Amino acid sequence: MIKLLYLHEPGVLQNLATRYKHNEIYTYAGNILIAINPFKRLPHLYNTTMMEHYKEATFGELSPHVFAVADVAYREMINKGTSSSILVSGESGSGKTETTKMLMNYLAYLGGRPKVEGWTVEQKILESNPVVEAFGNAKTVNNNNSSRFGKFVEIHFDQNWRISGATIQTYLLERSRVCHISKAERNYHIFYLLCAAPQEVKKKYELGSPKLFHYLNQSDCYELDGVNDADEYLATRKAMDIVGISEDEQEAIFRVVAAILHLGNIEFEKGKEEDSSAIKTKTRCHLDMTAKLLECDAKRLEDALIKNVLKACKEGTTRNLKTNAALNSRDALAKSIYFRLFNWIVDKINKSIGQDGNSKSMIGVLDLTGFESFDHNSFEQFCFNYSNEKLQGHFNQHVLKMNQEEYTKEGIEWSYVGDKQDVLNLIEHKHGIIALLNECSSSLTDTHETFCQKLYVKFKNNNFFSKPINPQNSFTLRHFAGKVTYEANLFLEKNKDYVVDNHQNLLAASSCRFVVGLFPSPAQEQNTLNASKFSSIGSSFMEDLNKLIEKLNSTTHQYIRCVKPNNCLKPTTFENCSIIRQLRSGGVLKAIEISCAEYPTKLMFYEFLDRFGVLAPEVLEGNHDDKAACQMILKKMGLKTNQLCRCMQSCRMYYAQV
Ligand code: AD9
Ligand code: MG
Repeated sequence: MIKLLYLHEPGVLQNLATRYKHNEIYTYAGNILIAINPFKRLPHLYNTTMMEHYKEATFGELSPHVFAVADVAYREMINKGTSSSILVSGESGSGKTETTKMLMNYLAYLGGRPKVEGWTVEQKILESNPVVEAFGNAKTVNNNNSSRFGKFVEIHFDQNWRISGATIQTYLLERSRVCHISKAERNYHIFYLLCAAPQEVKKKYELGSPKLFHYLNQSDCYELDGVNDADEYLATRKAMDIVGISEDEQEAIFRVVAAILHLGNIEFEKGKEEDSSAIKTKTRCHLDMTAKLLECDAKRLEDALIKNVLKACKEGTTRNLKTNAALNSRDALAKSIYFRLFNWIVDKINKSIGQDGNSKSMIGVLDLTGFESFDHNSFEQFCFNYSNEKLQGHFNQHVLKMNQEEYTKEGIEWSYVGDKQDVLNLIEHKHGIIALLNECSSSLTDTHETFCQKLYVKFKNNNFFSKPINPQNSFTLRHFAGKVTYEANLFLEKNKDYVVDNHQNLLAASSCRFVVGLFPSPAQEQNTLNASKFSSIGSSFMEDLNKLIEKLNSTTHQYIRCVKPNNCLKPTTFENCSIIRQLRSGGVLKAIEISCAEYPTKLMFYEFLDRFGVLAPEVLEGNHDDKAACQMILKKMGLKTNQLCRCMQSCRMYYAQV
């Protein structure tokens, strides 16, 4: 891209469109790889022959490719011992997860070991993908396989640069999906896979068509184009074997998944006492089945759903719940179980593919949930978009600002391109949106209305914040990727991280060791009456993201920008406006501009001497300062300073071309 004679938006777009037409989905823009989602399989791009080609090929020699990016990271690690991170970003459905898998495949190819008996660590690492995707991905309107959690996978290498293990860190699984799905969307894949399992499995768990289950039949969307859930079930079981989840553990996992489906079918009606509820007789079979699958007492389960333990009163005092509250209690239980189950699976995989203690360096691959803007956006979209904002901030910091600051420091002329990220500040400042949300979530008197009123008053003059006319109790943020209106009515509730005591006690008393293992801690302190001690999901997500950024800052980085060419998920459609918006908001155009004007290679003088001193040993032996020594080497090789490097400043030389 930076070789374009005239750099302007139409030129960039034209270049991408022409390449896309020829299935050239990758394009370099300076140090960034742009990847346009082909929306069709291109096996020839990713086969072993291709991997062989890219292995050790000089960067830029072959067509742009995600393998080339991974190859640079691997070679930097070997040459300099550095750890690096490959940051894959882009909006929902742009191809981040697929790209991440290609990167992992290629790193496994480079750092794999000869086949031994059983499964090698790299095979386990690769097979962890289908497992976490089965439990953490779902169909949304943007993407049939949308990741509903973020992940940072660290692949560790030993002193021989062979893979020694891996760690998967996940971020914020979307919990609400377990109980509520919107039109044209699905719940987590695993529920449909289990409903398509062989007959004997379904019989054991009393499962049938997904249409029979409330948690799956709210959207009238059951099947995915080109996906056979029965085959996927078998593939997931196989992947679970490979990553080291035992047969017994798998059995327990699927029992719990089935229990959640039955739990969702329990319905309530008005009870005999005032303001109480009771289980509808026709759904009692689901209560019994849930209890059986979770190996807990059915009466206790019933009580846990229709009653609430009052903390403030003496032990054991309970209050009846009205039907609506009982429904909420049921859904809260389903969400807690699923969330714990997902975390258990990730922990288990981490133990199984964990490092063998020989890690010398690592290459991390980041795949966060993409930017989302639906017709209705809630707390989950707020968090996902916040994390994208954070990643964009990191990108701006490194690709845009740092280069520019360095030029200023080195006295190189450069007109500064400022990039403010005030929306991040608005969200995470100590008096920002998350802080205000925490304040309201922990107060006994605040509601979503008061939360919104406080937001309106506090941020009325902020350029990134506005109050929309419709709907009520919502607010709009101007994100780097566009405006999003968030409906705040469930924000306070969704921000609270707690398991209802009643539920905790019920599951901790299960006869199934696996279920007890999911709920190990003693009864937690929080409940609705003791809300001041709540733990905030928003704050812990913010902490996780800050830790992630710290980690990224301790490595070198490479960026891959995934672009979604159209919203109909079709292979040939190239929607100019949407693409230019993605490139603009993602800072890609600005980065191209900078790359055109900048010096792509930078070396400290001593690094140059280390590398090229061999060309003039006599210079090294002489007593010259580093800069003079560099100049002498250039002179000896018959190169004028401006032939090789455009600039030799106080401590570095900047190459334009070599
Ligand atoms: V989200 O933020 O998790 O909703 P992603 O991860 O950005 O999103 P994903 O990688 O899941 O998107 O890609 C979406 C779909 O595009 C995939 O299911 C594939 O059908 C398709 N895709 C993406 N990249 C490629 C590719 N390199 N080759 C073929 C691709 N198909
Ligand atoms: Mg994804």
